[in-house]
Amino acid sequence: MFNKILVANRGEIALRVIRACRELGINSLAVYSEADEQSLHTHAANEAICIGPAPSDQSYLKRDRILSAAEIANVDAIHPGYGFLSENAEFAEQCETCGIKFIGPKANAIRLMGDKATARETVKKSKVPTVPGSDGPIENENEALNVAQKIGFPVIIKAVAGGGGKGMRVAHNAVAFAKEFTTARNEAEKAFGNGAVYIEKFIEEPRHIEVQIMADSYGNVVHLGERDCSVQRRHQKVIEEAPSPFATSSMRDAMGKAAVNAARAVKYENAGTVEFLVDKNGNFYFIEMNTRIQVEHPVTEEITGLDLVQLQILIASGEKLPFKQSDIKFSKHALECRICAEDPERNFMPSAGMVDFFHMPGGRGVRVDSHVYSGYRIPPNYDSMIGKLIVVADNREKAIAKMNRALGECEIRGIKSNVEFLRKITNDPYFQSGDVTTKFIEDFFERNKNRQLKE
Ligand code: MV4
Repeated sequence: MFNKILVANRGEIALRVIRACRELGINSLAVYSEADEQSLHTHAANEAICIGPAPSDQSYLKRDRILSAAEIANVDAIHPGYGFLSENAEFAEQCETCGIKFIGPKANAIRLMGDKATARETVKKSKVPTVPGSDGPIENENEALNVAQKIGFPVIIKAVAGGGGKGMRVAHNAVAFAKEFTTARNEAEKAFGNGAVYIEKFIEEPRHIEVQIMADSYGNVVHLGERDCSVQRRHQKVIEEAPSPFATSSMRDAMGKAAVNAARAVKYENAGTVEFLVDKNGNFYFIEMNTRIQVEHPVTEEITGLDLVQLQILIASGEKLPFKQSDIKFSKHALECRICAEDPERNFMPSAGMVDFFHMPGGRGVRVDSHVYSGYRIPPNYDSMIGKLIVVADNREKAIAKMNRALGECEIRGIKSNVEFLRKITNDPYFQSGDVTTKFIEDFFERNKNRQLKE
C-alpha cells in the first residue's frame, strides 16, 4: 500500500480524498494555489506545498510544478480528483514515467475515451448501443449531409474533442444543416484547437443516466448501478440521484452490462462513468465515458455502502476488487444537491467573497461534503460549487422530504447561494413525480413564470 499520496486538486474533492487517505492510514500531501492558503484541504492534509498563483493555469494545471512537489515530498501516488488534470492523458503518462502511480486509468484509456468519435467506434465494436450516426469524424460537408439524410433529421453535430455539451449544434433539416455544420466546426476549432466533428441522431427530451463502473488491474470489472443526472442547467448538473426513478431492474441490468463492456473495450482500470442518453421508450445509447471520479459519486456510495475513493486507492495500489458483481446490493434512495455560490436571481452569476456564516444540516441520513466554513473567503478563480448535500432514505419520496428538510437548515451568509432554488425544485410536483428529463429546469422556469403572471 502507498505511504503518501499527493492530492492534485482543491475544494471538496481534495478534502474527500484526504479523508479517504486518513482512514486508510496513508499520508496526504496537499498542493495549493496562493488563493487557497486558507482552504480546508491545505490544512487537512499532513503536508502542503504552494504551487503558484491563483489562476488554475498557473497552479492546479501546472503539471511540472505538481510533479516537482511530488518528487520533493517523495509521494507514491497522485490522486487527480475531477476537473483540472484528471482526464489529461499526458499527465497520467508523466506520472508513470516519474515512477508515481496515477490514481486513475492508463493514459491510453483516457486518450481513447477523450476522443468522443473514437470512443463511440470503440464501444460499438463491443456490443454497446450507440446513437445512430456517422462512423467516426466527418470532414466534408457533402458527406456529412449524406449521413444526416440517411439517419434522418433532427441530427446533432458534436465536437470530437468536446464533451459536457461544448461545441454541439442541432440541425432540423438539410437547409439548416450546412450552416450548423460549419458553425460547429469553427466553434470546435476555436474551443479545442481541433475542428473535427461527428454526427448523431438527435434524441429529443432524453434522460441522462450514467453507470458507475470500477475495474481492477486484473481484468475484473463491475458496475455499481446508475445515477440519474437529468436535472441540469446549461450542462451543469444540479441534482443527481440513485437509483434512477425511470430505470427498471431489467434496464439497470442491461445498462450495467453495456457499461462493463464499454470499460473492457479500452482495458479500463479504476473508477469510471459511462454516460447514456435514454429516450422515452427506455432505449439507451452510449454517449461518452468519463475517466475520473465524478462529483456525484456519493449517491452511489450511499446506495451501495461502498467508499469509491478508498476503492480507487486500493485498486491503484495493485489490490484486487474485494467483491464480485453478485456481491453488490443496492438499497435505499439517495439524492445529491450541488450547493453553489451563485445568484439565481441574476442568471446564476457566480458570487465569490467572504462567507460570514456557514451552517450545514445534519441528522440521520444527511451527509455534507464541503470545504467551506464560517469566515472562509471564496476565491473568484474557480468553480462556484461550494459543497454537496447528500441524503439517503428508504425510498425516493422520503429522500425528497429529507432533502427539503435539510435544505431548510442550511444557513449561508455573506454570499449568494442556490439553496432556495434547490428547495423550490424539491417542492416541484413534476420533480416529485420522477418524470424528469434534461428539459426539466427549462420547463420548471416556464411553469413558475406563468404562476407569477397569474398571481
Ligand atoms: C445528445 C442529446 C441528444 N441527442 N446527443 C449534452 C452533453 C453531452 N454530454 C451530450 N449532450 C447531449 N447529447 C444526442 N444524440 C442531448 C444532449 C443534451 C443533454 C444531455 C445530457 C444532459 C443534459 C443535456 C442538455 C442538452 C442536451
